[in-house]
Amino acid sequence: MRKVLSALGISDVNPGGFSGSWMGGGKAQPVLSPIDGERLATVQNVTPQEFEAILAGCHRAFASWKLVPAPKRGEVVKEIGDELRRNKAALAELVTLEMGKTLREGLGEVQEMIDICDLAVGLSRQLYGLTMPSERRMHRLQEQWHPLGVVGVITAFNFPVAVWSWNTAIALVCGDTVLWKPSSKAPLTAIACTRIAEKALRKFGFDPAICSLAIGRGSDIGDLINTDPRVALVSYTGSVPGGRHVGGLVQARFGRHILELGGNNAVIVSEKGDLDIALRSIYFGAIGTSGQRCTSTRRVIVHESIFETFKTRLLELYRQTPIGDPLEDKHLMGPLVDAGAVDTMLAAIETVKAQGGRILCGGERLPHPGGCYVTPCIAEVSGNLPIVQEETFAPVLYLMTYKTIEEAIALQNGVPQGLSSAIITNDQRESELFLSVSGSDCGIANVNTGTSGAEIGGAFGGEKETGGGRESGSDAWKAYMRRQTSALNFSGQVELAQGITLDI
Ligand code: UN1
Repeated sequence: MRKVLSALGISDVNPGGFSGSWMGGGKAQPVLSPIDGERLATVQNVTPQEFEAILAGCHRAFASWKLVPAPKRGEVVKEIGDELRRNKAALAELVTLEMGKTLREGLGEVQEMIDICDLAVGLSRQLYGLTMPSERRMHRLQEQWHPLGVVGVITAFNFPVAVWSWNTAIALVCGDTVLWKPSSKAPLTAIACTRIAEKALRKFGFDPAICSLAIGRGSDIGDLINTDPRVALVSYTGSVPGGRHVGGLVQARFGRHILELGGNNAVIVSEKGDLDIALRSIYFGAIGTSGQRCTSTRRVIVHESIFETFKTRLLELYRQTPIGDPLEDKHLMGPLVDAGAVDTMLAAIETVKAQGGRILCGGERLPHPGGCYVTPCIAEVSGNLPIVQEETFAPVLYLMTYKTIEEAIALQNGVPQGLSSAIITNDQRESELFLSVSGSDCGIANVNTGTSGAEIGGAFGGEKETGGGRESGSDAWKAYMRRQTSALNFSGQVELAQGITLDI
């Protein structure tokens, strides 16, 4: 463990702020592993005065970074990607130690970082604007994209490094600088990533404040980001109440935001689908990251004719789930992030029972000194229980039945959140309906693959209470730039648009 920490530049006590130099004069915070409660290291939060210096540094760095040609900015991102390749195993292990996902998922998370760097490098030569036909003679109408400013990136514990990279790799090629406030539950991985970015920026002679860091509580450091007009865009990943708070503050100053909030993701299992595909996709979707992905599968809507078979087979898989130290390859599920998460899960299960749901398995605390282990839970419910409308950030899976595909889609859409969804079917009419305007209302709608594990090439995000933001691939980069529309007149005369005449 010590070897991994030192390979990534983590000391016993670490300053939690960076803007060209490291600082951290605030409260010291021990970082405990959810695997066994052991202290990994200590982080010193930044004070409000230090935050001011960090933001000022990041803002100052924008003035020169925005002038660097985008393909040159891409070279820095390429270097960050190469550093991540070199440090993949160590960083994945630190992710596992700090927040408890299995090492194979930790490796997948770092792979997502590498992939987004590759995508961003290509993008650095493709930040295309458009030209449109002007309605006036000898005029040109065009759009171009300029760097936006400081991007505040506020991340959650569950993807402690990948979410930073989706935002940062894109923001950097767009010419923005980044100020990162990670989750207080995962500060060490944030320090490790910031050191990687620092190294890459220094190698090319750029101001390392381009990738700044401020570790502290959301209620103080987070809100300083949300309320400061120097932060042009806030990209926030977290809960719905958190997003409501952040969105309100940012909107009040007419800043921009990208919100990636809760999911309540369902899989529809049709009687015309492949049951093995359904079982594998749902099992990974529900227990992966111990049910702590925003894309985790939380609801399964099964055709009544196959419900009993499906339930029996899923229960078999659940009962055999190897749970334990996530660093050991044999375990498919590690701990929850902390004791509070275990309490929340158990309280939700009590609510399920009180509301008439039936617990089919799981929901037990596993005795383990210092660790936060539970067995994953399946509950059989009717679709409209109030607790089913909520996102419980834990491995609790609700099973329900349907008769018609229209009813299944209505159940799938009948929650306030709209992140991810899937259908398992070999019937083309069903899958097309699911993807049509009358189908899933989510930002992600998959066919014959589960709700989690979205690839970085697509735009990632969701509708309704999920917040509407999009990150990662496709044209999500446009949110990180400012658009400028220009009319250029080369006619030598004045011609007004909309046919208006001017008699002077
Ligand atoms: C999240 O849980 O915040 O689609 C993001 C997935 C991952 C990202 C999850 N690529 O499951």
